[in-house]
Amino acid sequence: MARRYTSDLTWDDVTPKELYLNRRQIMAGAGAMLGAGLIGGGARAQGDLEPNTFEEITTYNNFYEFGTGKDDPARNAHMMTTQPWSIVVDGMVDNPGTYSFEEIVAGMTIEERIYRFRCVEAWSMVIPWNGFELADLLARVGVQEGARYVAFETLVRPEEMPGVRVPVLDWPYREGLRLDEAMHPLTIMATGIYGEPMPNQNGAPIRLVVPWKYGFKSIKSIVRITLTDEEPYASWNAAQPREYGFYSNVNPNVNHPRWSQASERRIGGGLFARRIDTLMFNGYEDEVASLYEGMDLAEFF
Ligand SMILES: Nc1nc2c(c(=O)[nH]1)N[C@H]1C(S)=C(S)[C@@H](COP(=O)(O)O)O[C@H]1N2
Ligand SMILES: [Mo]
Repeated sequence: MARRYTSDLTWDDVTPKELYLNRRQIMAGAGAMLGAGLIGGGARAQGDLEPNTFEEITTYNNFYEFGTGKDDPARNAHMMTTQPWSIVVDGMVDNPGTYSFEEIVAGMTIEERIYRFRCVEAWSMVIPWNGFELADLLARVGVQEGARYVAFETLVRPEEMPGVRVPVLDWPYREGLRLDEAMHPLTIMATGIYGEPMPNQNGAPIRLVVPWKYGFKSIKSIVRITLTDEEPYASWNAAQPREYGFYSNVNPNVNHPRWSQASERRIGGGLFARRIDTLMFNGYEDEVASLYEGMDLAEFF
């Protein structure tokens, strides 16, 4: 299958060279992940691209089902059973059903995507995901005419998820995309990082990654995908509509009511790390701006 997207980031943006070389050896047997379609495309100037290690990506997380602290997921997510795993695909599709994780992944081209990842809380990382384009899955299940949105739901299992016993959100965690956003080649279903299966704290076994939107849109540990003609319920939007819009495209010019979104703290930069400028659409403006032509980005935030 032809690659439709080439990352503007390279391994140099992800992690220190030593760790990269080290990991290359560790993963020598891990198959064709590394070097597949990904190398090439100069790094776009973006202040400092501070590196992110596997450890940073897996110990500084937001996954409220396991607690609201940044290190709660790393401590608690091991309790989540991810095998077997199945996803209900329903709504306006030709082939609705309950698909096992293995069925979903079979036939998909797993590729590597090194993306900027920008949390609405104004921290960011650069993460090497492995996954496939959501568009490929949607093509397989057959989107029916009239469908305009895709809704997603996360697992809720109180006995394995201490955080869902606390009503910080109206569980299950839910998110949604407009169909054209879901079909965009940058939008992936991620099944791993660094060529390894997705760690539980990052949303095992499968999660959404939408790199031009604030991190909370990238819903983890997905158990349901629904095609619909109505704007789906989205947990953060429902909890605080003034603070978290349905679109939530990264935009340095539209501040959160309680803080500026003009800059961000790149995790791993150390105690005295300088903040870097936040980029329009998180640096993916050329690829996605056309999706929002004619929309007032301050109104539809
Ligand atoms: N189910 C679920 N998905 C979620 C969250 C969550 O709490 N629960 N947090 C979101 C937020 S706020 C962010 S910033 C990212 C964090 O992803 P990471 O921990 O892999 O960096 O996941 C998003 N997806
Ligand atoms: Mo976030």
